[in-house]
Amino acid sequence: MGKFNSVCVLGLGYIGLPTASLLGTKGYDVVGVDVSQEVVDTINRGEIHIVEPDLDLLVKSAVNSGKLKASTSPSPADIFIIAVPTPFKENHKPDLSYVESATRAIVPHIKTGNLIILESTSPVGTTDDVVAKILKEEGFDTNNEVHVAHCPERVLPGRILIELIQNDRIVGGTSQAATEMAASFYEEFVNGEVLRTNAKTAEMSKLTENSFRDVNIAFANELSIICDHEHIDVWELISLANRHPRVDVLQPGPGVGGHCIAVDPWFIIDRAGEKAKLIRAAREVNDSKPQWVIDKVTEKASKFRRPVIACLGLAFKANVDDLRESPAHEIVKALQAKNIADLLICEPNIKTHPEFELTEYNEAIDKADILLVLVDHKEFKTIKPTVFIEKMVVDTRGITK
Ligand code: SAJ
Repeated sequence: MGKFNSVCVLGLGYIGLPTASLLGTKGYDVVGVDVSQEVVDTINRGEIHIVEPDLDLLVKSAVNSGKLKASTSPSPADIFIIAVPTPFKENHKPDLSYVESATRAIVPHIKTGNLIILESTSPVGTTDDVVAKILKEEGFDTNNEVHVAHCPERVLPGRILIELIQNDRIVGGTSQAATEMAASFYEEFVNGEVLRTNAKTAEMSKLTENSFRDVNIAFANELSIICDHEHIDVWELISLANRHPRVDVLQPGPGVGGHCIAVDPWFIIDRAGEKAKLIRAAREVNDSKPQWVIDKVTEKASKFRRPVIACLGLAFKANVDDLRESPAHEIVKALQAKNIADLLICEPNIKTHPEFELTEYNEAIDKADILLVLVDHKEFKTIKPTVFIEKMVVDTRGITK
């Protein structure tokens, strides 16, 4: 450890909790803050409330060593890390209320020399115009007295603990001193390179990464619709095209889910308006894909009096239990509302669902007339290929290819 000893992490979700527990095991005195008393109690027992490989062990070790404590209110620290959600409101307008309230919550605890880092994915300008602005209004000199920087999180759910250490980090301060101070902090525990820039560029960089992925998935999704019309196997097509040394098409699917890729491009569009034509088009292509799948299934179902459909998967992507913003979930809900079939719904990563009765996937496959593949979970990849020849299939993920 270097010159920083204590850290207060605001928000104990998918980013805040892994970060807080990692810092705890690296020897920092960490207070993790969350608005939910239940989350705080769970963590103080050394347990976790989210699913992520190896996070349970890390949290247990940080809590047992006394280096990580959770609380509903912040405490004084050398560094404050804000890792709260930045969702969007209606009309895809960014909702920065969590960033605002986290910033206001730390104001009474800030001392001269402190560093405040915003890790939440944020629209361009947030670090200056929300975080630093609030601190200035509260009488702090953000050029000399306290330091404010943005360091966007870039970890992939399912690989968070690996990527937290290995990924390169981008650090952009609202002043040169803030950039340098934040960069030297990350250099204490990150193995990847720590790249220095200004706050606006750091914000835009994170939005660019997720928009790049969104645009490329939209390209694959559009191809899948064109290929379906042409009776071309899109997965064979993509694997052939990708043999070109400078082509790397991503995979089509039922749509784009999760709370990052389907959200962050809107932060660019919100500020850029008409200038963001391609980024907006990509969002629209990806958001319209679930309806295309629903229409496909409806067309297949019309060939039966009342078919049984096995819906394979609800999560937003393979091998996670996260159903938020999941296109698979949206499709199953819409099919249920249409009431054109008996649905057998399968999701091997969860035990119960508040609205759906879940069926074990082998049983569902046995009983089904139509197999609807919505997520490429590892379990589904072990299904015998002959099963897919015997049944009518709508495979949105290409696992039967
Ligand atoms: N998807 C496809 N086809 C593909 C790849 C993904 O349809 O070829 C779909 C997935 O099924 C899923 C969605 O896209 O529904 C998003 O999944 P993902 O694995 O691409 O990304 P996330 O949302 O889990 O995590 C992303 C990552 N960003 C990038 O890869 C550029 C991660 O590094 C970020 O930290 C994270 O967003 C975030 O928090 O912003």
